[in-house]
Amino acid sequence: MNNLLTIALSKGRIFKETLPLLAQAGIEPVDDPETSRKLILDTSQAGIKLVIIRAADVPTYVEYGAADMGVAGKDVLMEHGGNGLYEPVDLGIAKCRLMVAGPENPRSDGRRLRIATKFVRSTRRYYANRREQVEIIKLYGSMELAPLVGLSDRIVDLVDTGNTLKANGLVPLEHIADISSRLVVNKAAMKMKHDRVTQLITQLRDACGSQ
Ligand code: PRT
Ligand code: MG
Repeated sequence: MNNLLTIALSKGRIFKETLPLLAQAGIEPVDDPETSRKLILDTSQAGIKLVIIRAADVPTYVEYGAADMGVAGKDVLMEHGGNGLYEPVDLGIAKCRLMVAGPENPRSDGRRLRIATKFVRSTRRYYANRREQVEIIKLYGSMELAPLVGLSDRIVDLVDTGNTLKANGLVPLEHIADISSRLVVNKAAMKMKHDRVTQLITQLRDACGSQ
């Protein structure tokens, strides 16, 4: 429906940190996604709905126009590649760092390092730029476990406080990228719904600037 704007968000930290920004733009969800089982949430504005999906799926929904806009971590966008998307605002929320981590005393027998990660694309690019030959092992979560059980020498994961690494006897070793969440917009929606989309971009830019 062309007079409707849909915004894709993931539950958890992105939803929580986007909420105050949306509120400043006059958009408040009618249901709480943490307690409701609904995947499409009405908001205080009749023409705006929120769709609640997995964080890694946000760029895909927006790329295909199933959502007009969305909020996604830069980590997720770097893995997705950013096709079909504009990325007009760094919202400055859900900040963390993409890092290489591992045991404090790593083995050094000259063998090719094994790196466990769910960020395969970013990891491949990072080591390729350094001209280092590594073996990348794709995981879907709990990367911190991999070095503890001998699956990998190192991991590439997001780090915020560092507590998760510490609790598992790992240390941050190399910084790959600073991460924050971005507003992403479907390219066709930017044209077809130009006025409403640009108004919301401006409102969200103002909102995160004033946080
Ligand atoms: O959890 P789920 O499998 O549904 O998906 P997801 O992990 O992709 O989503 P979610 O909601 O956990 O994360 C959404 C986005 O938040 C990510 O894409 C990042 O851009 C951003 N973000 C910010 C983080 C963190 N901080 C973060 N600390 N995402 C994950 N973490 C994890 C990290 O992977 C590690 O396990 O928290 C742990 C480290 O935290 P510290 O504080 O112990 O260092
Ligand atoms: Mg998570």
